[in-house]
Amino acid sequence: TSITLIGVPLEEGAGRGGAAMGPAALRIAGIRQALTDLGHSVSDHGDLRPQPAADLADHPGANQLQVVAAFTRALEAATYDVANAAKLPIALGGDHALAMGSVSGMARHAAETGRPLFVLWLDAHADFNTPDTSPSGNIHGMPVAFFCGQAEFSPILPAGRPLVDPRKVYQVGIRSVDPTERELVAEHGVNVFDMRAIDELGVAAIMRRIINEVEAVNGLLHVSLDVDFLDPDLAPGVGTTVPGGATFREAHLVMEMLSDSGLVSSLDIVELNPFLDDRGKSARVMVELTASLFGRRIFDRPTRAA
Ligand code: DIR
Ligand code: MN
Ligand code: MN
Ligand code: MN
Repeated sequence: TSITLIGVPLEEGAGRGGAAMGPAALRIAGIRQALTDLGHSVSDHGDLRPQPAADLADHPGANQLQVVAAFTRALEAATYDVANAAKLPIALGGDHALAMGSVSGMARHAAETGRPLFVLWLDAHADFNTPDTSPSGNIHGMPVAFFCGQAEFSPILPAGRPLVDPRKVYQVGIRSVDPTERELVAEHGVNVFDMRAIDELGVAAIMRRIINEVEAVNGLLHVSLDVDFLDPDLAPGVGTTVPGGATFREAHLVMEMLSDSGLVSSLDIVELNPFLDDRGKSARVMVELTASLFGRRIFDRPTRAA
């Protein structure tokens, strides 16, 4: 696979600083070499450095809108261009607001190719707030609502842009949802596999179901991996830790099953905050998981019967 890394040093979507150092930490942890060692051809686009979107007014419910909007526009365009060039974009975050750009870029690409876009959201949080429902005003809690068309902050992207159908969004690992956000998620038919579902069903059954649904309609699958999907013991380098997260083994199994499926079209690695990390531990785990997603395995598995 031809892969393009896109550095997205965005932290203004989060409530605390540090995530802008995420791309540097992921590079130091060896993300490019890990992918190259698996036989992929990897190029690095460098970091996006957009000027704040001065055409947009401040919004009372959406902190730092001009900065987040500028990154959204820049990453939407970069992701679309990379995917159109038949390469697989990996956004190195940066906070989760960047998914407004990466997913929108993939939605534009998918609309042109005529394939439906699915999103796998691996996160402790649903990120379905809007400026009206968010208790914090932090835009990293809003990207899913944005690319599903439910949170139109202001004219960030052109009107009529391709949106994602919330019923094609799968959220796995969820364990912290705000009260009004909960209603929105249910109302829009987002597929939620919360921590209880993981405990009751196991990640393998959940992933099998998701993969089958994407495969059945020849969909593209965008994976958005928030560091806080993982248990904080495993990955402390994130601003919004929530206890009871995915284990090392669960997370690797998710990645290995995705790798076997061959369906993944694009990836975000988000919310890594090196300022809060423990000697690069979380950065290294994220690189390990990325390697599993792109083919690292213990032994080959026999091909699954159809
Ligand atoms: C919270 C936190 N739901 C908010 N969200 C986070 O501010 O909207 N998402 N941390 O990753
Ligand atoms: Mn998130
Ligand atoms: Mn989160
Ligand atoms: Mn978030």
